[in-house]
Amino acid sequence: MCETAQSAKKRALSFIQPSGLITIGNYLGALKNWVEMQSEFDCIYAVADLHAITVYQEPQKLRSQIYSTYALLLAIGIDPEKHTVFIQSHVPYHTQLAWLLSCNTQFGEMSRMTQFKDKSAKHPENVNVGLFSYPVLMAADILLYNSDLVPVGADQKQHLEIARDIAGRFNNRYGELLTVPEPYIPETGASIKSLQDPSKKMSKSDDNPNSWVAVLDPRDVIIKKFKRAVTDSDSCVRLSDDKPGISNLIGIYSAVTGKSAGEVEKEFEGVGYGDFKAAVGEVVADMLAPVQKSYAEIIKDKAALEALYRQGAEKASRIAAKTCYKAMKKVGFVL
Ligand code: AQP
Repeated sequence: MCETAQSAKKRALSFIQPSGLITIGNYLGALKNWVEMQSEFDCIYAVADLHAITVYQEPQKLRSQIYSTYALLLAIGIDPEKHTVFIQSHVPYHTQLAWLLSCNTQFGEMSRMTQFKDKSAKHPENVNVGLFSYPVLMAADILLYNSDLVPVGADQKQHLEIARDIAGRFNNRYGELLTVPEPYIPETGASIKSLQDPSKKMSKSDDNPNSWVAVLDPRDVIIKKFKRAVTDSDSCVRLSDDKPGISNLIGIYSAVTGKSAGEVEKEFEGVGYGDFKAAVGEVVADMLAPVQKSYAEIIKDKAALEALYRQGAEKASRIAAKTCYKAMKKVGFVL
């Protein structure tokens, strides 16, 4: 790779949590864009294992999910040679910078984060300090790499704002160092809802496996899950606020085929829900088949996979170390 050509590009950063099996929500809403962004930006992508443990993860499951998420990134077409693709905990500067930033972040600011309120309501038995200070770690993730752009969905906007505030405050207090990141709203990117409760987003940590479709689910399971998807009593395939279940399926069909909602409605005029659901299952399974084939190849060669994530961590560390040491120096530490 030509260093100068690469460094002339803007840097984009995005992470994914290995907090379950990666779903078509993650894929259609974010990962497909990650693949496309590679041609325009210098990309930093990571498996956010440090973030995942803000909710208790069974250790053996977590290990396998970290591994499989990394392999899946390669299978969908992320290029670890041209970009930086790593596992977050392999780069200790994330937690190190997070501490410096924590001491420059107010308790009141963190208390206003809606995701903390949502997740602590969902897991009242485990309202831990990490869950509370999660946005500071996210700020460190972003600021370590002088990221210009961070692709964000609506649920992460507040956290990016905090990262911008923290960077600005640090620079004011200690002198210009951290790049204040801009949000990047990709042109495409669907918001996929749960197949069992379309008022909620599809989430990989949902306890009901029928609510999500994993990218690695076998074809028959995918079709079965779509057949079981919750719809409403009417039987017309039409986008409408009072038909959230069917609207979600239209959205998925659109995102996969590139057809507009109007085109989908026309294609399925007079077709019953059962056949429409089966058709959505088929196109999703077709879309995922090549990813699954590629994943099966990649996961077979454990040594090659390990070499790639180690190399990714080295590349990431080279950038992160510089920012972290500069920040430590600015704060007044003896190096
Ligand atoms: N349902 C969704 N529709 C569109 N985009 C989605 N994303 C997640 N769910 C949907 C996007 O996927 C990226 C990676 O997400 P993450 O793993 O970092 O965290 P998340 O948003 O919390 O994802 P989940 O699946 O809901 O995980 P859990 O259940 O652990 O909380 C992000 O860009 C996200 O917007």
